[in-house]
Amino acid sequence: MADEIVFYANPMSRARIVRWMLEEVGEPYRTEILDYGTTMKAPAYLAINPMGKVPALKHGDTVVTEAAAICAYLADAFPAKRLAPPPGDQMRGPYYRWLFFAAGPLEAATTNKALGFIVPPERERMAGYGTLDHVLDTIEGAVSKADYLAGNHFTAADLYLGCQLGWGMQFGTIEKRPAFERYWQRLAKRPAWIRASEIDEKLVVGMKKAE
Ligand SMILES: N[C@@H](CCC(=O)N[C@@H](CS)C(=O)NCC(=O)O)C(=O)O
Repeated sequence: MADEIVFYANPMSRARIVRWMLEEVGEPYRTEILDYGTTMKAPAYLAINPMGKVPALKHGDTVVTEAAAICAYLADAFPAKRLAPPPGDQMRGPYYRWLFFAAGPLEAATTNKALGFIVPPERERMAGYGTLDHVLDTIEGAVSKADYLAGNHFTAADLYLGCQLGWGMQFGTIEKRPAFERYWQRLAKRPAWIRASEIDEKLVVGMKKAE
């Protein structure tokens, strides 16, 4: 029997990234919804993620936290879905590069922008992302030259970086550049994204009704 996949989530969180990934993978999974401040900080869940944050994933006895790590893990655990270039493939390099670039520099730069934190120009060298503009110019170069970040088809790197771009543009932390919009519109047509969004939207409606 296949190992059970348990998805720890809240529909109003970065867990939506992982829901999308799980829908791309297409294996059965069980969702445990955690509430901010209560079940998310309870000992049972802190044993899964001591940060008390979602998302997290349990696959058999393996626990993974961090949305980008979960996406990478699932892509490797289910290689037949071709969501990551296999080890040894030349595209594995760009795949790692963009996944880590989105989880590190892009995430930090957009969070700091949302919080109103500006790196003093003389300290840009020590900030891993330098400036948000530089990060965005770099991504714009990548998404303008090809449809996907790592080879000629969609991978978990597109899924993860795409979510950051899509939400960044929606929430105003990332400017709407035409290349970003074209890239995100291409990704947002994927049936797995549409399915995942519908599931999470329904959960949000249910939570609001229960309030
Ligand atoms: N670096 C983590 C961030 C996870 C995170 O910050 N999740 C937020 C929701 S988007 C959360 O669970 N916050 C609850 C809290 O900190 O109490 C990841 O990428 O998975």
